[in-house]
This record gives sequence, C-alpha cells and structure tokens, in this order.
Amino acid sequence: IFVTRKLPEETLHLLRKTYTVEMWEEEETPCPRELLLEKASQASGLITMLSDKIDQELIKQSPHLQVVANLAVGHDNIDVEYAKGKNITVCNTPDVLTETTADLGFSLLMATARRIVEADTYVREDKWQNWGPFLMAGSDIHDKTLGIIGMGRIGSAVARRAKGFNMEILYHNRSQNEDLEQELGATFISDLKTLAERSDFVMCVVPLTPDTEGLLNSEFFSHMKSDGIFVNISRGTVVDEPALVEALESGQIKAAGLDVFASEPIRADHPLVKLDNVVLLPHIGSGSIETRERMAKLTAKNVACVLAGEEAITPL
Ligand code: 8YV
Repeated sequence: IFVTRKLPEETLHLLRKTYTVEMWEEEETPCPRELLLEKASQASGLITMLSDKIDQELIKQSPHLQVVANLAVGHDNIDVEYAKGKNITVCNTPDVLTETTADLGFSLLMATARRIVEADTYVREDKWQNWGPFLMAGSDIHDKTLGIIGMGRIGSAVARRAKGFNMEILYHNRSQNEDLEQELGATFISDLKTLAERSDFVMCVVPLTPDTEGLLNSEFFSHMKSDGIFVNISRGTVVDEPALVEALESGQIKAAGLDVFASEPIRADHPLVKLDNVVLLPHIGSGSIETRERMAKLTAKNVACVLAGEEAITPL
C-alpha cells in the first residue's frame, strides 16, 4: 500500500499489521509524479490526496491496484469511471468532514463580512492610534440573505448555521429538496441570476464536475449586489477567477472569502493577493485535527476492507 503524504502512524497501524505500507514522508510537499507512478505500479492500494492525479496513464501502469482511497470528499483528481472499469474501487471521505467544512465556510463568511483579518493586521501594524464610530465597520451577518450554491451535505450544514443567525436562505441545486425546505425554510432558486440578485452573501459549495466548471462567471458577478460578498469553499475552477478579480477590483461586489483557487497553491504575486477586500485561506475547509484524523482513519479502513474482499465503507 502506498500513502502519498505523511499521515499519523495510528491511522496506518491497522494496515501495517497485514500489509507492507510505504509512505511519502512529507507533510506538505506532494509526492513527485514519477515516484507515484513507480509505487502505484507495484501497489494493491493507494491512499491519495487531491494533488495526486489518478488518471488513465497511472491506472494503465498499475496492474495490481484494487483500491484508491482519496483523503477528500471531492474526487476531481481521479478518473473514477476509468478506475471502476478496471475493477478498482475508488473511495472518498464523505460525512466525517461535513460539519468541519461548514464551520470553516461560516467562519470565512464572518471573517470577510466583519473584516476580521484586516482589523487584526491594523492592530498589529500599530495603526490603532484612535477610534471612530465607523472604524473597521463591516456588514451585518444576522437577518441577511444567504444564497447557497450546492445544497448537498456541506451546503445543508452551512444552511443550519445560517438559520441560527436568522438568515433568509436561498439555494440553487441540481434538484429541489423539499425536506430541507421544511426544516430550514430555505427557498429553491432555479436560476443563478436570481440567486445572485437576491443574496447579500453567496456561498459556493458545489463539487467540481464538467457541468460546474466555470459556472460562476462575469455574468453571475454582474448580477450580485454591489455590497454582496462571495465565499468559495468548493473548488477554484467552479469560478472564472479573472472575472472574480475584475468584480472585486471594480467594486461590482464588495468582498470575497476564498479557501480554494483555480491553481493551488497561489503565490504572493497572484492578483487576488494584491486586493484588500479578500480573505484568503490555503484550502483548509476540512482542516481540524479531529476531522483530518477521522478522514485518515476512514481512508485506511476503506483500503483494509477492499483488500480483505469486503465492501468498502464509502465507495464512489
Ligand atoms: C481536502 C477537500 O480533503 O474534501 C475535499 O474535497 O477539498 C478537502 O477537504 C483537503 O484539501 C485534503 O486533500
């Protein structure tokens, strides 16, 4: 079994009892492609990260591979259909990260609306010499309208938090979810233009698929309110990033909170880094210690199940 990033030993304990487990020992540097191809060509199981491309080239060269367990709920780094066609089980880590990711989405919304990062920098840089009634004044969150794009597990968990803030909840999704509408009083909006027009805040939670790539473009941002705030905790390429930069620079929208980017990691010369009206995070949506441990354990269990000839726990 090859693990493409350093995971806690307790996670791998279960696998080490029965199998040879090798690991790329770096915590933050991706496993080089050449090494991944070489290890995969000998492996029965892989535990992978979003930065590992599990594509046709890799699968064709990996005759023993039976299971790929991705440490993420998203699986846009894997050619799932091709893998399945080769009898490889592909697993993700749903459910265990739902609440943690919703916490981050809501934190990012609050940090952006109330200018928390900007205000912290203001104090640290010794700019707090005086006080005025509108010093670092932000936007209220309670009683506002939140538009959620993608009302799956994480979108619904965000909506539950919004209900606690007495927000009006609008959502756009592939299908209407009447149970959720009853529970949260959320309103289904079939077209994105109307959702953009009516929302004070828009939070993007959709998975990346060929249908959602580039979904939020200049037209979408042109329909948002000029004091609207955009938050993205899904994938950067769901957004036309240059269009978002343009909307933020021109004041078409007020601010954005972003955990994900078209190409990660972004560097200091990225146009978004130059803007004051953004809060930028290094893709840490599911990044609590508890949840990352749960995710790691789930990937190991999935691998163990498949290699023992049992049903995986969370196969795609
Ligand atoms: C990743 C994520 O798991 O689950 C997802 O789809 O985007 C994150 O939770 C994380 O970036 C590690 O790959």
